[in-house]
Amino acid sequence: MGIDDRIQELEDKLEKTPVNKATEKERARLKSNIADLKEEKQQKQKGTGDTSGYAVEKKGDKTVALVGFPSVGKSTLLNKLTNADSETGHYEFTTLDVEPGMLKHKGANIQILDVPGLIGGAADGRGGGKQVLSVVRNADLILIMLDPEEMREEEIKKEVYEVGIRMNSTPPDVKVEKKGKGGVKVSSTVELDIDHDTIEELMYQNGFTNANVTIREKVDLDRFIDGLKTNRKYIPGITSVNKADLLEGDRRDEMEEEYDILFSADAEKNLEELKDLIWDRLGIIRIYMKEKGEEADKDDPLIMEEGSTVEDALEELPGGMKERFKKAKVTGPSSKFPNQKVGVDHQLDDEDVLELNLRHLE
Ligand SMILES: Nc1nc2c(ncn2[C@@H]2O[C@H](COP(=O)(O)OP(=O)(O)OP(=O)(O)O)[C@@H](O)[C@H]2O)c(=O)[nH]1
Ligand SMILES: [Mg+2]
Repeated sequence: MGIDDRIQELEDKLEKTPVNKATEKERARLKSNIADLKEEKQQKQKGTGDTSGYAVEKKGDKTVALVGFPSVGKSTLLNKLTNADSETGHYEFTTLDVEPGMLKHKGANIQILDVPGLIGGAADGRGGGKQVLSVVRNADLILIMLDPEEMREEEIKKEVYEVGIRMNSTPPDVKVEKKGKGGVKVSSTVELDIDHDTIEELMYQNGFTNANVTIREKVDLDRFIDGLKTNRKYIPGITSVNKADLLEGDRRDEMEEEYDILFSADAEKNLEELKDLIWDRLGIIRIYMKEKGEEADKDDPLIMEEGSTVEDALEELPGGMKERFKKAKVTGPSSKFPNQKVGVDHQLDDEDVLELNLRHLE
């Protein structure tokens, strides 16, 4: 029996198993086996050579992957947002390769990847989908695009989930510490719905025969298994609806309520709002560098992660700044007053002006 059949068999079994306390261990076992088989399959596909992992070079400050079924308008959007010239068409699968483009927005260079239309079972490696999804796994943000005439929302989200991407969720608070002996010890700081027995069983199944596991979150079976796996990706995502020009009345209102954003790539409606939303969800900040006695450079900010400190900025900047650092002055949202003197631990905010006082090298 091939891997696909084995997965199918277990999934059928899982579906037939009622959800209650008495079946918890059995369900845990099935879920864990399914996860293992899927992993095994991905590994095998990687080895065959026809699914070369990453198809395009990552460039710019951050990378956004456009994900959607054929003809939702990905190429049209890429062309409107960036310098790219990707072929568009009213037939499906116009785009066969991953097409990159660069969006410059609020000082950041945001690489946008138009990935070929997914088809059912892309996560299983059909239609080049596997390669597409490995590009998606490496993105900093996923922009899911839906077509109002054929939403297929659950389907596309399932594809993304199947390759180990957990959109808009944080890693589960599950810590595993391997030991030389002593079996499995479970401790939790919250009251769990899953039995300790089941947790122990899952630990053994995942190869942790001697280990302490600490759980600080009310996890369910799926999330606990995620916590034991190392290949899960936790990536922010936007769920959008393109072709909003086709929508009106109540349906439009409902969709506006339900989805992150509605826009029209072709009619260029709401694209500025989309750029702002992409920016916000990337969680980046702009730092304007300033030389003593000069104006701050607002055209080419240093792009950093939210929560970054002066020390992080020193590391980001070229030229061994850290060794030469004497002090810094900050003016902006993070400073109490203009030109506040701060140390390396100072946390920066979006649009801070940062002036560094550096030691001269001999
Ligand atoms: N009405 C309407 N049509 C649009 C809009 N954006 C794109 N389209 C049309 O949708 C069709 C498909 O657009 P593409 O950009 O080629 O779609 P794609 O997602 O790149 O498709 P594949 O490359 O096949 O995966 C084209 O005929 C576009 O003109 C829009 O905002 N409104
Ligand atoms: Mg296309």
